[in-house]
Order: sequence, then C-alpha cells, then structure tokens
Amino acid sequence: MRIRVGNLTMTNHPIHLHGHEFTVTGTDGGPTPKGSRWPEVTTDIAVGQMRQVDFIANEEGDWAFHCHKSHHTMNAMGHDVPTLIGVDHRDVVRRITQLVPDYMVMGERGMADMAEMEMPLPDNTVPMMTGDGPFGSVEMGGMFSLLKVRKGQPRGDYKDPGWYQHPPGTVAYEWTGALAEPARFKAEGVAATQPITRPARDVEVQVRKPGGASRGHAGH
Ligand SMILES: [Cu+2]
Repeated sequence: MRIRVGNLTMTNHPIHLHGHEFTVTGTDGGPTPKGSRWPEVTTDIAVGQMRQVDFIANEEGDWAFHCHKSHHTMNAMGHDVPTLIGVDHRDVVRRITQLVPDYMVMGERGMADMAEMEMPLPDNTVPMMTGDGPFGSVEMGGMFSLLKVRKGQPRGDYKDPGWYQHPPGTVAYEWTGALAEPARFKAEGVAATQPITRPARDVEVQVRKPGGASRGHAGH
C-alpha cells in the first residue's frame, strides 16, 4: 500500500501509523533510490514538504493514522478560524466567565468531554470529533484518520467496511477476578527482584571530570 502526504500548513507534522512498519520511499523530489530508504512508523513532514510511504497492509484491523503532535489530534485544525496571534486573551476570558460562570477550558479533563458534547463543526470537518467507535468516543479529531485493513476488501473498493470485528479473545479487558500467584517469581526465588550487578566489562562509557593538575581531556 502507498500513502502520499503533502504538508500545506505552516508547521511540521510527524505522521504516525499504527499496526504496520512502513518504508519512506519518496519525497517532493520523487521516489528515493532503494539504498536510501529507511523503515519507520513515524515520518516528520516539514512545511511545504511531501512524503511517500509504502508498506504491506497485512495486519487486519482499524489502525490509527495521525499526527503525533497531540494538540493536532485534539482540534479541528483551525479551519476558517480567525488567527488570534498577538491577541491578549486575558480580558476576554474574564468577560466570558462573567457571562458563563462555568466556562470550560478546552481539554481540561481530556478531549472525550469535548467530543461527546458534539459541538458544531466547520463544514469541511469530517465528523471526527463526534465519532463513536466500538469502544466509546474516538476522542481524537483534527489530523487523525483510520486505516482499515480487511482481508476481503476487493482491490479498488473504497467503501467503508465498518468497524473491525475483533476475533474473540483478542481484545484487552480489565481483569476483575482473583489474581493468580506469580509462578515465575516463585520459581526464580528472591534473587529475581534483586538488582543485577553487572560485570565491569559491560561499562561502555567512563566519565572523568576535569580537575587536578592536568586539566586536559583524558583519552578514551
Ligand atoms: Cu501535526
């Protein structure tokens, strides 16, 4: 599978994919020579740059594909919002609090609050901040999408296959029953919890503080 991302914004975006390792195979200048390609799970795309990544989509599931700057996944990326650079907000906040005493600071208790409130969104924002997933509110918005990998999806078919149906026994859950004795620790005895004393030959770096008569750098 190949994804190309171009950054037309005024900040860099470290784009991250879950579930797969990709290879960075191209830049604005075109495909990179094979010998210069490298494996990644995140590729930072600077202002005005473009990156092409390739990978084998062989892990079934719904995988997050998003910018790794958390504040870029927690808002609608400011579509049509007037810039507030240089504006002193303090007086505005004071006045809002006079009108709306319980005025909430964004993200005070995590973004699920905001998502579940279903605030009006700009027209060009896909319904992401209001998204309900199979495990509750998706909580993410903005520079966030899902990569849906399915075995049965025919080539060229871009219909939404719906939420991934996890095979029984593959979803983490909270264990509320009695806890088993940690058999491994018992077998290994008390020593398992003791700090390991490494032999001196494992020391890779020796730090020597300058001082004394010869203040030069000691050779390493
Ligand atoms: Cu970003």
